[in-house]
Amino acid sequence: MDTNQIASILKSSELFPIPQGLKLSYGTAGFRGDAKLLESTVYRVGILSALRSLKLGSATIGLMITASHNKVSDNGIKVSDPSGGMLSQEWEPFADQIANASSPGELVSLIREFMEKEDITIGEKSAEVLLGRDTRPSGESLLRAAEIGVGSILGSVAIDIGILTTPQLHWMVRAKNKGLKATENDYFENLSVSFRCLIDLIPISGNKISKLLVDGANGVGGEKIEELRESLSNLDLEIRNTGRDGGVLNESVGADFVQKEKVLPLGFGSNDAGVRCASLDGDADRLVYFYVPLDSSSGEKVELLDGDKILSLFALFIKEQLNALDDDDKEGKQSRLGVVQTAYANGASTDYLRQLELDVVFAKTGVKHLHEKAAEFDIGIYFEANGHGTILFSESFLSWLVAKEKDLTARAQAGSEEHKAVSRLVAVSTLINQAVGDALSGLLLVEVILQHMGWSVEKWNELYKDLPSRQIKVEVPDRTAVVTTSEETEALKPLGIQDAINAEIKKYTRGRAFIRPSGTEDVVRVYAEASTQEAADSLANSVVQLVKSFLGSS
Ligand code: G16
Repeated sequence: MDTNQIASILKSSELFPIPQGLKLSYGTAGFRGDAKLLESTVYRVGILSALRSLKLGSATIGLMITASHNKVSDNGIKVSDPSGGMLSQEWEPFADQIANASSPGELVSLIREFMEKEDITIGEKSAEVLLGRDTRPSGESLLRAAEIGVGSILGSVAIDIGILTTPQLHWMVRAKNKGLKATENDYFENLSVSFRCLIDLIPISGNKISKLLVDGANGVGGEKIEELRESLSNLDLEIRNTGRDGGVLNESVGADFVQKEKVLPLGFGSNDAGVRCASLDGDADRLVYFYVPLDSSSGEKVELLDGDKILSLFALFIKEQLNALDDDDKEGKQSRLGVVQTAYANGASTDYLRQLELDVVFAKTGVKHLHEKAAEFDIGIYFEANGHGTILFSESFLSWLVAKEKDLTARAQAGSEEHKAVSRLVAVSTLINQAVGDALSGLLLVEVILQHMGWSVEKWNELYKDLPSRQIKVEVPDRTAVVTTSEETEALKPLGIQDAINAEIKKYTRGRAFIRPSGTEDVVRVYAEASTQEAADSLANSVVQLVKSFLGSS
């Protein structure tokens, strides 16, 4: 690193002194915390992203300023690698080190050391970083900090692409690195073209689908889905909680709230009974569905269709298409469809997926972990119960599908069931975001599958009956005192807590419970399920008491 470069980092880092006592770690999806404390962190991640681009031959990297489902006063930063996936986990320790460097001098030495280790040189090529943000008021100044961070690596270019959803940014990064058209308009065009293609392939025409009510979490998703609606004539959408009517981001609205609390978001009531509803989270990378049953005596009762149910619907549809492929075709028959869940997956969903004879594997919480496992299949579907997920198609399987489609057309088989199934799979691969979970593309796929099946939301909900469950957040003095096994189903620390949890679980029919430290909020999460809601609540509450007695409460 030459003297000009050192001077550039020293000068710019003076603008962003690290707040006293700040100690951050990279977490489930990047750094998160009180927005007022994050300028130095975001500036430093700007530097990291420029270095990442240089390391990968000037490939475009993405930085998203968002704290997703967290409260509006929080903010954070997510990094997209050139593939559109999350930042390689190998770089997380470096992110931790520079985020916590106590002085400009320490920052420079950490960067110098890392560049030597990674063989990164500055000056030969230029780095490129796309910067996006959600609608949080703190987003603009944090984006400027990121811009200065990127610019402090000489010859690097930061491009501000404004307010957009996290999945839009990941999609654009992926498209740009593949040499494809990568603007926001291209994103919308891609969604509407593939959606229409799937609608045209619906077997029973005239299946008019009823209105869908969307809860935009008072965030960026509501705004963007309004833009998308303009190009979708086959969808009757009403959007609430767009953020324009004074509602607060994620406050008693949004996918995280609906999924965790299992109650209606603000702006929805018993008048909406029987109507299919969907909820997005703050940066529109999560999606859940819900409805108030028509026969419900109280307007409070909500039937939730979470990430597990979306996963099951997708798996069923994809399996149906794969089954329609020619029996003589070995490659087609051997294609592997697999699904990935986490410890939060409802036990009934896992039983259902296994009954479909699917390969079900488990990963640690965090899409970065699920994505990796899903990429091992020809078609890998991953979903967290909280509604974060997507469907990945391997490059080789996709090429095979495209060639197959051409071959069938050439053999005048264009209208055959097999041809339609192949075309549906190809259209799904372009509709559903291949980079990361995306509430907008997920919603379009759910809608088209329901039309394809001729199903109401109630019929979809009947695929299986969820085991009653409860999730609770516990504030403790130090959440890092909880250490779990790799799949997060058992706590290794504090010593003795798992035995105590096991003793509680034993008291309940179909009881299951676990604890883990959140990677996005300063809490320990408790999950419990059992054969009745009362039992699940009671098990969750006893585990909460155990957490408090082992860790203390704050
Ligand atoms: C992020 C991650 C998700 C994860 C969620 C909760 O979601 O992308 O994969 O499930 O945090 O993580 P934790 O339980 O560790 O707090 P989002 O939508 O907030 O970015």
